[in-house]
Amino acid sequence: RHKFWETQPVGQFKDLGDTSLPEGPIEPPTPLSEVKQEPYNLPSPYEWTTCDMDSEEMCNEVYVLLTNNYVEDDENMFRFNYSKEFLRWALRPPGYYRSWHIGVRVKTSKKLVAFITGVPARIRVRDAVVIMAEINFLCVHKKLRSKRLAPVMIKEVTRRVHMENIWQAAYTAGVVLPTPVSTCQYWHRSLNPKKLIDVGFSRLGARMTMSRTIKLYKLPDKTVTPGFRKMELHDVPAVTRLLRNYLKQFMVAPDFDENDVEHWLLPKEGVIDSYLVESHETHEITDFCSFYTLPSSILGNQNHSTLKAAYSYYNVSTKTPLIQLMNDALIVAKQKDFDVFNALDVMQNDSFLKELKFGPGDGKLHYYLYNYRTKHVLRSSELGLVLL
Ligand code: NHW
Ligand code: EN5
Repeated sequence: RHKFWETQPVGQFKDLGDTSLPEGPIEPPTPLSEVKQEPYNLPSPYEWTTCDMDSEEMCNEVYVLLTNNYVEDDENMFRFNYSKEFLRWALRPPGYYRSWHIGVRVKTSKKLVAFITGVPARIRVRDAVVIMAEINFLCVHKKLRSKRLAPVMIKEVTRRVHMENIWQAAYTAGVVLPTPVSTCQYWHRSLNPKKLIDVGFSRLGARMTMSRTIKLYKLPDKTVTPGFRKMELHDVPAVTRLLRNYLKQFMVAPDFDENDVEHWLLPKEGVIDSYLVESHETHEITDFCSFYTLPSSILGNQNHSTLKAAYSYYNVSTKTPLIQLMNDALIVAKQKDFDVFNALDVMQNDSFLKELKFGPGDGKLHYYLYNYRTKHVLRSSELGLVLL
């Protein structure tokens, strides 16, 4: 069934439910001197390249590859269109390794035809903080699919992660692989229902007219929570405390320090938006919400080429009810001209999705750990981790 994944240190389907297996690393680290020093062999037309995301030219090549060949929905109507600024942000967090931004080129033409990345992260699994690689942006050009290039790329990124003495990884995918630590549902909240229906992202409900639908999804013009404002640099220490305290309750969550919060959560135009609630009396930061910008290309529509989507990222409520906080997030997303607000049913998101008129999508997202076994499959509400 899974000729490649069967050979890897990941939970195997046959072991699901075997409670005698311990939680933790599946294989011990090997001495660094035993890590293979040379890159894996690619089929002879291709060569490895390290992609320097500081270089405008390389960043553009990556952007073009992903724009034309990255993830699509099951009916091939939409394709993720990560912006260059987003890719730079996603791939250069604190402590990143340039060697983990791996491309494959055609030797003769130097055309970039495949890509895979890792970034370092501290991820807590139950009580253990584990240094991991977060693997993302695995992409093989459409014309080179099913040639078993992906396993070679995965082995090569694994080797380069091992070279940094890191032995675990976290990743998500829309496909089922051996074996998910958890499975989440995507939910969607229409902000611009007319456009969503016009492009086939959503459908007019039974016994619904366009004007009733538009009315159903109307939002106030301005946010309602007093003290709701954009996050600023001086908020980093308070937001870090708030978020660290909140993420404690989840079985799998990032272990963010102030540097991480500054990188991952400080607003960056067109990439990441973060808002918080500051108490008027105490100036305490009591609540926080954030979303990232990930448009999708609309494939083959006469009238529209891009769907502007916001994705729920990390949210924390201690004083403001989460429903009200997220309604304010929807209001700012609408002000910023997003067409849809997407969220997974992770953390406490279940408590606002239905009330705020999100509907379940046709996509699922599976979470995976490499070389780390968990005793059980987790409920999505036990996940405190969002990957981009
Ligand atoms: S998920 C998004 C992945 N990208 C896309 O879906 C873009 C569109 N598709 C493609 O570009 C986010 C190709 O279809 C890809 C596969 C490249 C996906 N993850 O080359 P072959 C991520 O980036 C297995 C893992 O012939 P292909 C996360 C498949 O099961 N494995 O296929 C990435 C089969 O193995 P099997 C995947 O269609 C996490 C083998 O690849 C996969 O031409 C990576 C077939 O290869 C996926 N999404 O190319 C793992 N899709 O055993 C990181 C397919 O079943 C692990 N496969 O025979 C950790 C590494 C670091 C460890 C550090 C200690
Ligand atoms: C790694 N970081 O399938 C990510 N998206 O539901 C890689 N569906 O947008 C893994 N098919 O349901 C990504 N509209 C896995 C996801 C790949 C992309 C994907 C799904 C998620 C999606 C939309 C469009 C479907 C188009 C036809 C969808 C329904 C929305 C509707 C709005 C009104 C209320 C009910 C729901």
